[in-house]
Amino acid sequence: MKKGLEKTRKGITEKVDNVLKSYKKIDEELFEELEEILITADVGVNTTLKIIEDLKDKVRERKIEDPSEINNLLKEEITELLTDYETNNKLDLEPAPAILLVVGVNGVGKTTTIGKLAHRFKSEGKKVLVAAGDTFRAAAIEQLSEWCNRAGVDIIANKEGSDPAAVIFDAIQAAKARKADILICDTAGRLHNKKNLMNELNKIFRIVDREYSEATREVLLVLDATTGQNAIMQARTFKEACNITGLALTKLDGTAKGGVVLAVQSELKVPVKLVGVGEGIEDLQDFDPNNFVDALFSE
Ligand SMILES: Nc1nc2c(ncn2[C@@H]2O[C@H](COP(=O)(O)OP(=O)(O)O)[C@@H](O)[C@H]2O)c(=O)[nH]1
Ligand SMILES: [Mg+2]
Repeated sequence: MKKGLEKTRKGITEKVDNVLKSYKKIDEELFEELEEILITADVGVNTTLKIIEDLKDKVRERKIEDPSEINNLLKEEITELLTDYETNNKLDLEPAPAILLVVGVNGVGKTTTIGKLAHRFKSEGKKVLVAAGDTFRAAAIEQLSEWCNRAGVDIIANKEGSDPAAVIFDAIQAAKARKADILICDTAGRLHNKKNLMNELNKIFRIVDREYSEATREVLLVLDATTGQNAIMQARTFKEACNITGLALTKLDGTAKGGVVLAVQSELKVPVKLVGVGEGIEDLQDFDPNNFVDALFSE
């Protein structure tokens, strides 16, 4: 986590340190500089304003005068923000059988995340099946097959251009027949035709309701952390169409703007469950708010 957050740490914590060092007393200007750092790191305007307000309250209540103490207050505030409501940041795939539907726009890292998850579940001794529900491009099916090969799990796929809901239907029958513990479903993410995409997803969800209602269901929205506030907009769109139960934030390794973790979770009230910190098969971590904050504020 620490390595994956390297850039964000430089983008937030180091800058905060520098600002705090340059002040002898706590004043409005200091808070303005902190505000700017957070907004630049994609924490989001609303979330940033909340953090700053709470910081000011704490400074007042505790009669804090030394700027260097603000660092700990900020850490405390971010921890509270990430744990302030009934969140469960763990993937919930028990009891078996479980179905994990992975949604999100093209390029965010759905297929990669599925590959990493398939590998993880398989290593845990689970029987995993993957469904190639992104039938829009042949390359997408091939890419997923490669990941499944690497992870050593079976894939259910059909031809390019075939009906995604039909692939999910077939995969559910196969999951039942083979007694799979977890069925992971890839989906297409062409957001340029939002209405079609949402119809396609609805159709998939109807199939799952009808054919696999007994399965524990998790709906994971994948967001690319490097796209900042755009990720929040995508999340709003997908929330309208399906019941998202968790977020996976990818490419955290490639951005100084990992503050988006705070923004998505606090503004959308959907827990971040996974973070992607690289392109390798092991580069996926469970999101733990306390670890995240520790990594962010580590020396
Ligand atoms: N650095 C980095 N790259 C990632 C991560 N997750 C995915 N990618 C890359 O993002 C690109 C798009 O990923 P892909 O899984 O094909 O996205 P999809 O269109 O949503 O299925 C690929 O080049 C991946 O290697 C991550 O956590 N870190
Ligand atoms: Mg894909």
